[in-house]
Amino acid sequence: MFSLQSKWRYLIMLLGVQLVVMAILSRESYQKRVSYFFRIFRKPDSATGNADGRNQTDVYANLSFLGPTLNKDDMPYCPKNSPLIGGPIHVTFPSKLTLAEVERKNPLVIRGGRYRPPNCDPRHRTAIIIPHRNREHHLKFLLYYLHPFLQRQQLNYGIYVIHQAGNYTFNRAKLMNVGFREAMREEDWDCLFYHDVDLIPEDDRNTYVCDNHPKHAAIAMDKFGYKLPYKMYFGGVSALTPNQYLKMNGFPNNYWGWGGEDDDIGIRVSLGGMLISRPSLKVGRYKMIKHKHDKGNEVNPKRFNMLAKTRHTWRDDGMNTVEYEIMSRDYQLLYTNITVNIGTEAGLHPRKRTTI
Ligand code: UD2
Ligand code: MN
Repeated sequence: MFSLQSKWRYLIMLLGVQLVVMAILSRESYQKRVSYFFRIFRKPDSATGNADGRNQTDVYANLSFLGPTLNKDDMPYCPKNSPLIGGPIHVTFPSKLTLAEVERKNPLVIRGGRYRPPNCDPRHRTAIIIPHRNREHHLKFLLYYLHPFLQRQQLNYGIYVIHQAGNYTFNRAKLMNVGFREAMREEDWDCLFYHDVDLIPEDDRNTYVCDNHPKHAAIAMDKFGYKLPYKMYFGGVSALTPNQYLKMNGFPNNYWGWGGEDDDIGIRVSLGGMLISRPSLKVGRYKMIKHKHDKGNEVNPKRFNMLAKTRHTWRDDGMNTVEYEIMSRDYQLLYTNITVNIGTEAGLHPRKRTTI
């Protein structure tokens, strides 16, 4: 009698459990549930996952476990492949993020936006050059993602924001020339990354180090459907050693307004006798923060005419002719800000000249 009653009880309990499991499974597809379950086991603290099935990591995951800071003399070289690299990164743009929060999350970054790994001797020294005006909102997100991204790669790095003073037409490429000279003045960087402020890297295997040839890193952007728009494309994010940069006489100074300068730079690479190196499509992925056309960066109508002449002009316009005036240099906690007067087509002080 007793054993029969308990048998019934077990049977009813079993049925109940089965009903609950079926209810859960029928809410979403079985497969999704199971893969979610396994993902939890693979990456306990960092897995988020997304619609296309890529396993995404929080860019700050594991960074607090860097270990003790070592004495400079006891430091081994950092390994060739950083153990902190995790692959795809989860990128969102939370509206409440503040610069103070970014500072709080990056305690090892020092004045001027500099960092070196605390427990190994870095193999690479990389400077990031960001041309900028009136995009503080984008800059905040870029800093939020870029600092931990570079720390995951165990680099010695510095971030420079090159801010164009005044309201005259924007000139992205000339700001890069300023960035090159001003960054090299401070340190013997072995690689410089020229980085749009609105592009967020989505995979930390896209290492911010230079190759044997100038590197175009932003090969797969969401805005182009994660494909290269055309073969010679060199926009967004690129990386050159100082030698490579000087071999092509840097970037052009005379592209005012939007467009053309990236193609000019691409042409210079080949005129300088070099090839374009690229990461794989899987790794060179970026999200561009959506934006409208900026005031003061109108489309440059001369760009096609100029591009047709690059092969005749590149030696006489570039790093060897760049003229500018530094207005200020501030060492912020998360970056070095260099505000610069780059003048206009008519030169550095066009007003003074005309009023004489
Ligand atoms: C594309 C290229 C970019 C460049 C540009 C043409 C991509 C992802 N990027 O960008 O590399 O070749 O076309 O010039 O395709 N900026 C400011 N303030 C301004 C204007 C520009 O800070 O008022 C900076 C900022 O870093 C920005 C960059 O210049 O990311 C490029 O300008 P854009 O974002 O307006 O141009 P976009 O997205 O068409
Ligand atoms: Mn943009």
